[in-house]
This record gives sequence, structure tokens and C-alpha cells, in this order.
Amino acid sequence: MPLMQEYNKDAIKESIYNKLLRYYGVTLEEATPKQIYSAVASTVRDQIMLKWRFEKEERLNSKAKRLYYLSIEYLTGRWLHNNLLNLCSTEEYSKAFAELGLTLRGVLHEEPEPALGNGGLGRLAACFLDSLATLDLPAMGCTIRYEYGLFRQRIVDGQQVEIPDDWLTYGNAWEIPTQKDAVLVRFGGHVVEQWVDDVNYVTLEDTEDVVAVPYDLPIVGYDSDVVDRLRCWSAVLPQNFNLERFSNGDYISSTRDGSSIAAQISKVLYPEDTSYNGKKLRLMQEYFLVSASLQYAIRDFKRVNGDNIFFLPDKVAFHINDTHPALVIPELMRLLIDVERLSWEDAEQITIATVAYTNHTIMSEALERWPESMLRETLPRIYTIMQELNRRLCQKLFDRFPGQWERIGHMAILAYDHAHMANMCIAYSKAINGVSQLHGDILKRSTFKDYYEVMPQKFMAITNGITPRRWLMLSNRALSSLLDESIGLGWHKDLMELEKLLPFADDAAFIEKFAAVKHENKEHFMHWINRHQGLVLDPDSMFDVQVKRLHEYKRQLLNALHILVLYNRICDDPGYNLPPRTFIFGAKAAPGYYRAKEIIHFINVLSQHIAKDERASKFLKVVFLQNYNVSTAEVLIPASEVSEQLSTASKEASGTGNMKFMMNGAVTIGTLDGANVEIADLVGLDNCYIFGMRSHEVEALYAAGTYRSLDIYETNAELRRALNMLFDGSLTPDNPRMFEGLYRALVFSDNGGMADPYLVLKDFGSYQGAQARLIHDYTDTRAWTRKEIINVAKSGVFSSDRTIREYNDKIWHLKPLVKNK
Ligand code: 26V
Repeated sequence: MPLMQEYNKDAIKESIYNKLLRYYGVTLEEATPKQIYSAVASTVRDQIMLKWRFEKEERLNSKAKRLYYLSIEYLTGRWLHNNLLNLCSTEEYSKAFAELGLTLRGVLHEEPEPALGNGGLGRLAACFLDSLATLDLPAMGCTIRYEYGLFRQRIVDGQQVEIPDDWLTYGNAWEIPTQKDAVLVRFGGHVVEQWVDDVNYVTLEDTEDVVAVPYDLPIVGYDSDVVDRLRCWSAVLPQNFNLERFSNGDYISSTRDGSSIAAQISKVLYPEDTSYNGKKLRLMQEYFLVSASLQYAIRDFKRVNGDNIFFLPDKVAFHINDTHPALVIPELMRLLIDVERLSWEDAEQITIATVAYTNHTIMSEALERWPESMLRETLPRIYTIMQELNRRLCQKLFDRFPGQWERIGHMAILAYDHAHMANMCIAYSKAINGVSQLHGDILKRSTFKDYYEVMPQKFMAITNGITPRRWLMLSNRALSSLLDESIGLGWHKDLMELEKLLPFADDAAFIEKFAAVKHENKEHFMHWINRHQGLVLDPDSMFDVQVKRLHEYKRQLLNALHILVLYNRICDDPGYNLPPRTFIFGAKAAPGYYRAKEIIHFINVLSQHIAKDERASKFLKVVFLQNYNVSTAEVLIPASEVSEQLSTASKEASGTGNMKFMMNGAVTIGTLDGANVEIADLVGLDNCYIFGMRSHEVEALYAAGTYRSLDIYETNAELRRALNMLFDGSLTPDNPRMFEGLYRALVFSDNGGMADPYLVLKDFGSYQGAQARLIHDYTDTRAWTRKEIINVAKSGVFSSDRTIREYNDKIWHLKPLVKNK
């Protein structure tokens, strides 16, 4: 690897000096931390660029099939550390930093957090790219270059305040603007049909056009020669897209757009969508992403493979990450019919063979539907194509289910004045998959039952995974070193080798070392949170963590109410004793989700209330982490001992946080939902704490309509007392009824809705029982550490490398790019 040798310690130092001088005219001593970060990142980028050529050349030589993974979110986390790790260069850079009087941590800290995602969906996409590049597979991630990512969260007076996330203020050291690949995306206008020699030509006129300009981020595979890319499309008005200035590198002034709609398209992730215009903007974002990516993909296909578009399915795979990029289907049809001049039948066949779809949630609010009128107005040609897709689909469904109008309406693409995007994805793609075994089953058995009956061969379940590079090697150095010295280095390339740890679970010396690693990580987190939030934690207390999006189905409230019950016990019984425990919550609530914000407020009030009580705070501390994000997770997860995975069974499609905790040795307390089911199978019931209703029981209970949470309120005195504290002034004397709304939603069926729809009260007793077992077990340190070790040992299957191999074997069929064949 001669190229890499150039990046030894001395070369790195020289490059940093040079860049500081050339870019900023400063010496190392004069440079600001941001300038130093930028010089370092630019050095790493040079190193990556040398590798990048291989992917470009080899893909051209071998005409390899390429995957386009389209996702409205990519929650990548910071890049510098990950790039160093994957280039296997962390050590050389650390040495160089030491000689320059810098610290790795200090330099890493200067990188802004790219929050181009909201939660699991976006983080999964980022893990997938890491694995694709690591497995040498040719792939391009496609998303939008949002100027503002998901909001930054501040907690003010216990409540969430949203602050715009201007993550691009200092530029982005990793992105490479690729103006030669800019394409035009067209909105609005009207459809013009012309018949020439019996052929119907369709064109669009009077459209509002937007230029899509790609900015590419390199995706470096771990110890691999392949560098894939994440392409982020930015929207610019045509008259403002000054190619000449752009080519000269003047990106800012070449793309100034003022307040035009084009500027809005790539302005912000998830614009508020309660208004008509907000909703329309989201639709435009989705089409923008899809149309730009597809036009580029077809152009690239022709460049590599020639003009015969019938080979498209052999050379290109489009993957739809949830329904946000569902317009891939009609857009591909449009390009094949209107531009490539294929017949409808040929276009349909190619589309189905090229496209696959992953469903990530069964929550009905997240199954996208667009008003037909909005589609017709915003994307008239796409709308006519969807009408024809729908007509042909319904015809087939009618032949299969004659007269069953309700069923056909339920399966249609256009019905009840709305477009149902998931239906289109199932009907016109080659595969649909759920993200855990249970989720896959639920899709078949319930959510898409009718489709499963018609096209069972399309349905699959591929359990999610996480990249062990970021979530173990990078974030948990201490554990990684312990693994290296005890089981060797094989796990770096094959995470199943973690199983070699199993015999160590009973080795007293190893148990001690493992416990010491956990303690070191807890101390590290303790310092971190002290610097960031000024809090003081006790590293000898149990770290019990629930971090994830705030949603009622994830039941942060179950955890909080249980803490309140523990608090009451401590207050009541002067002899009550339990191991000191720090409960850590982190969650962002969607800005318009009132109930979720109320839960955040409640947790913060609870935290303050307990902190004020001298005796209770000896045993309990509740921490609400501000602005939970990828970087925070990297510090927190290695320090965690208990992983709270409390979703109402059937609601969490998979969860991936659960896997990160497991891989870092935290023990799960959770329901048999999503991938928790698989975690429990792997570690056994002695090494996790399972409680609550099973998913089929939940479904049966909903169907029966007999659930009355009031009965539980009336019979469980401890729970009733905790619930009453939501409105009796114990927690908020100045405003006693502050959380009455929360209480009412759990106990009464207001407005025709079901009381306690997520079964918090129903599962409370069982949760309490699991907590009691857990607390009992925790006091035996050795036995507890054994459980942690077994969790790590069994986590190999949750590597996203395994997930990607499964997708590749079952759906994409990509071939690795191989050096020196
Ligand atoms: C939710 C929200 C709520 C806030 C406003 C914007 C917005 C946009 C989309 C969504 C749907 C999120 C879908 C999602 O993240 N699903 C998660 O996907 C993970 C990866 O497959 C999976 O592990 C989680 O169980 C699933 O919830």
C-alpha cells in the first residue's frame, strides 16, 4: 500500500503545517481550534482522494452493478474519527498530534455534528453505507443537503426549546461539489400529449425548474480499498446557478437564491407539515431527491454500460428507505417512457426488477399519504403515471377479488382522494422487507396482509444491524483493546468472533478487567456530562439509560412512572434500601407533538423534584440529556449498564439502539418487540429482563376493545398514587394540574379515543416485576458482569455487515470490487 505509507506521522505533520499556512496564513501556534480541525480534515481528505480513484476505475472496468440507496435521512455522525479509523490511520495521526501538542479528542470535538436525520431510519442508512464500503460493494447513498438539520434541543425550565441547526456555518470539510453531475428537476406545469405515428408522446410544459447540485461525501470502507459516496443534493434556481463561478469554487455566491421555493427545498429536514404549503414542500423535497438521483443514475448507467436501457436491472438497484423516496417508481417509469421511449409494459417490467422497498414502521401516522389534488398540481406527469399504475393494479386485483371493493380500495394506490405510497411500493417493486423477524411477520400477517396473499414471494424480513466500527471500535476504545488482548483481532473483520468471549464469562480475572472497562467508561461519561451540562454523577451508581426519539409508543412514561413509584417507596420507608441508580433519558420530541413535549417536561420536573430530596437523591438521580445525538450516544452507550427498550409490543419495528447497548455490554430490560425478541433468543432469559404483553396479545387486546386502564388504576395502589401526583400538586405546587393531561390520557378515553392506547398501565406491574429482578441481580457484581459479557459475546449477529450481506444475497446481487484481479 505505497500510497498509505505517505501518510505517516511526519507527512501528516507537514501537511497540517502547510495547510494552515496556505489556507489561513497562520502558524500552528496562531491557529484557532477550528482552523486546526480544518487542516487535519483536509489532510485526511487528501488521503481519501487517493483511494477514491480505485472505485471509479474499477467500477468502469468491471461494469459492476451499483446500488443507489435513497433516504430522506442520513444520520452519519461526525466523520473525522470514523475516517481515521476506517483508513487505519488513527495511530499515525495520534502520534502526529502528540508531537504538535494537540489531542485527538480536542481536534475531533471541533467538527460540527451533521444532524441530517431524526432517528433509527437515518442512522441505519449511515451504518449501511459503512458496511457497503467495507464489503467492497459499489453503492451510492442519496439524500438532500439540508442547510439546517434536525433542530438542536435546549431544555429551558424543564421544557424543550428548538434551535435551528446551522451546521454548515463553517462549511463542510468533507463535501466535494460535483457540478458536472447537476441535473434539472421540474415541478408543476401541464402535461401535453401528442400522437405521432400511433405513438403517444408526453411532454411537460411551463414547469418551474430547479437545479439539483450534488455534493459528495466520501464513504471509506474499513481497511478496504473501496470509497463509496453519499450524494447530497442541493437545490438552486436555474438563473442563480452560475456554472462558471461554481466551477471556480465560488459555491456560495454561485448559488444564492433569496427566498425562492428552490431555496426552500434543501433548506431544512422535515419542514413543519401542518399547513398545506408545508406538506407540499415535503412532497417537493421527496421528488427532488428522487428525480435528481434517478436522472444521474441513468446517465451513469449509460456512461458505463452503453445505451441499452434493458440492462438497467442488471446494472442498477434502487432501494427505497421507507416510503419517502417512493416516487422512484413513477419517476423511473416517466424516464423510461417519456425520455427513453419504452413501452409501458417494458418500463413496468424494468421498474419492478430494479426497485426494492424497506418498511420501517407500522405506525399509521408514518405511512405516507398525499392528497391527490396536491400531487396533480405539484407533479402532473407523475400523477398521470400513478393513475395508470393504479388502473392496471386495480384491474388485476379485481380479477383476483371480484366485487371486493373495500379490499381493493385498501390495496389501491389512489383511493379516497389520497395516494397511498406504501401500496405503490409493494405493488411495483421486486421486494419488500421488514427490519426484524417479528416486524416482517407483522407486515405479512397484519399491516399488508392483503398484499401478502397476492404476492407472498416479495415479502422478507431482514433484521437491522449497526456498524461495529462506529459503535464499538471507535466509541469504546477500552473494550476494543480488552477484546483484542483476549480474543485476538479476528472480530475486526468478522464480528461473529465475539463469541470467543463466552468462555471468559466465567474467568474471574477477565470479569474484573471487563468491570474495570465499564467503570472507566462511566467515569469518562461523568466528566463529559459535567463539561456539557454541569451535572455531577456518581460513577459507582448503576447507569440505566433510555435514549431514543420521544414517542408515546416507546413508553418513556413507563420508565418515569416507575421511578416515581421507587421515589415514593424511599419517602415512605426510612429503612428502604436499593443500589444507587442514575436514570438517564435523552430524546427529542417532534416540534408539533404536544404530548411528547409534555413527557419531556414531566421527566425534567421529576428529575428536579428528586434532586431536592436529600434522602431520595442518595439512591436516585434522574438526568435528562440535552440534545441527544450520535456524538452523545458514542460517549453514553459504552458507559451504560441497563438498556431500557420498553415499546408496546408490535410497535417498534426493530430498534437499533438496543443492539448498540448490547454490543457495549448493557443488559436489556424490554418487551418482546422488534429486535428485542432476537436479543432475548440470543442471550437467553437469564441475561436480559423481559416483561409485558406479547405482540399477538396486544393485537388481540386492541381487536377485542375490552381494555380498561381505569381498572388497573383502581387496583394498583402504588401506581395510582404516582398517577395522582400528576395533578395533585405534589410535583408542581405552583401549577398542580400541570400534567393532568398526561394522567387523563392514561386513564380516561377522552374524545372517543382509547384510554392508554400504548398500554402503559397494562404493562406496569410486569415492568415493576422485571425491575425488581434486575435490581436484585445487580447487587451481585460478578454475576451481573457475566451477563454483560454474554451480551457482548452474542452481539456479533447485529453487525450491519451481516445485514448488508443478507440484502445483497436476497435483493441487490452486487459484486465486490476487487483489487488486482
Ligand atoms: C417520524 C418522524 C417523527 C418526527 C417528525 C419527522 C418524522 C419523520 C419520520 C418518522 C418515521 C421514522 C421512521 C423510523 O425512524 N423508523 C425506525 O426505523 C428504524 C430502522 O429500521 C427501526 O429500528 C425503528 O424501530 C423504527 O422506529
